[in-house]
Amino acid sequence: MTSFRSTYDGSLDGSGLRVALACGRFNDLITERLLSGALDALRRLGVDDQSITVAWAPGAFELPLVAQRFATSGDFEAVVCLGAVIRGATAHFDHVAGQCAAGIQRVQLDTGVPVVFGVLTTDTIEQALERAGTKAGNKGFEAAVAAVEMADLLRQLPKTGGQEVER
Ligand code: INI
Repeated sequence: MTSFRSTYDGSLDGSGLRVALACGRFNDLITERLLSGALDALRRLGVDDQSITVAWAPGAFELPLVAQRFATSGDFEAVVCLGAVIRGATAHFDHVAGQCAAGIQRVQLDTGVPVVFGVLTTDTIEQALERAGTKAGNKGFEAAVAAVEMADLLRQLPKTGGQEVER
């Protein structure tokens, strides 16, 4: 059997974790369901209710800014962004969805705090509903599971600025 130098694998044990959720109010029929799914996952994985913080922003476009504030506060091991961007007749969708995704990625790379993309980008409201707790699962639940896994993986991984080991 191959013996690697190190293998890292985040656990799904959320006990002791502090998690923030940034939610978009736009399409809240969907995002309320994503939040329910996320809270369900966090509780099942052992995250204490007292360690969960929720903020509502106007829409998905604002989520990166909220995530940035959470991530830089030092108060959370992971941030989950929940939103629903549904395609309309104009290019607005592309701007909102694209900037939301790019902003969330930027925040996690800039801060080193996992920021999970639990934002639906769909053509129709039916597709969004399917992914918010009906026939295609719940993206909020999945995002919360990813947050717990990433928080533990980051806890294990070598710290930034560590010494390069001689080979
Ligand atoms: N925000 C969403 O979260 N989903 C959408 O589908 C959406 N559409 O289609 O317009 C949306 N727009 C609002 C946007 O996120 C900002 O809140 C707004 O532009 C103010 O900055």
